[in-house]
Amino acid sequence: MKQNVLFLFCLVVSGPAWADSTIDPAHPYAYGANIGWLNARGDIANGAGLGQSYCTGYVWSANCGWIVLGNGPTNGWQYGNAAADDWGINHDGEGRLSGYAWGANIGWVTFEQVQGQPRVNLLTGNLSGYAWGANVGWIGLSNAQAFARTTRLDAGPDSDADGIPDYWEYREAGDLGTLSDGGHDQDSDDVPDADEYPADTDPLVDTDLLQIVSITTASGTNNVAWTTRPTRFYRVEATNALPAATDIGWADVGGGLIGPPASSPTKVAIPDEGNRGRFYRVQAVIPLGE
Ligand SMILES: [Ca+2]
Ligand SMILES: [Ca+2]
Ligand SMILES: [Ca+2]
Repeated sequence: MKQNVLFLFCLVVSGPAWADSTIDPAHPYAYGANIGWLNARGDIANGAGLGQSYCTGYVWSANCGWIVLGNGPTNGWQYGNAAADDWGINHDGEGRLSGYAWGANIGWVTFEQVQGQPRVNLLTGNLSGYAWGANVGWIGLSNAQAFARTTRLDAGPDSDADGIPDYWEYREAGDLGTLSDGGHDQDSDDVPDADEYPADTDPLVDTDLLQIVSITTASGTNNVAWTTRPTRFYRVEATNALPAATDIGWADVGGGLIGPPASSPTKVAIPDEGNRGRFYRVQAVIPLGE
């Protein structure tokens, strides 16, 4: 595709207002050899919004106009990409971006995990890989000069204000009514629904929950193992005496953010300080959470 051909079709495309872009103002650019720089932050109000489960908003190309990442999936959590009113870019929660974006002037832009492998690094927010447009060729999300970066992954709306985002309720339970706050525990595993979300454990399965599964000691080392999900980071903390208040006295064992783990359970080795009583706890952390 020659660039001058694209210029002929450049029109101003206005779109609906959306939440502020999640894109780092210092790192908004992607690049396509055939279409030049693209600004993923756009005009801020309409820029790209990367989410825990799907993307919204627009990328701006000076040569091609707005490219739409989606306007929200009809099932509330993931674009089907099989209907005219339900297309966009999904995020699998592990950093992979897949689906279809649309530019009025350039047609479909495909995000797929075989060739282009467009991804967001869950720790740094840096984007990498490529998207493909039949009319514009490869669009690189990072290159030697620049990379696009998101500062957060939006949870999206929480229509019933119970602290659990819509997308997670629809994905896990199929509606907004099954899961709720106030200590409600749908699967009776002693983990409230609202705590299964940050751990990304199944709120309808009582055997799926965040828990320490073993603590063993060998050669001056304590091995702590706990259940993990590939969509979460973890922090392991220890104390020598159970404190009166739950957030006093606990200290990171030194690992900082651990993960996302490739398999579950995950185990860390912690030097034994020779104390008789040593208590551990594990906290799940939502990547690039708000
Ligand atoms: Ca909710
Ligand atoms: Ca539960
Ligand atoms: Ca559960």
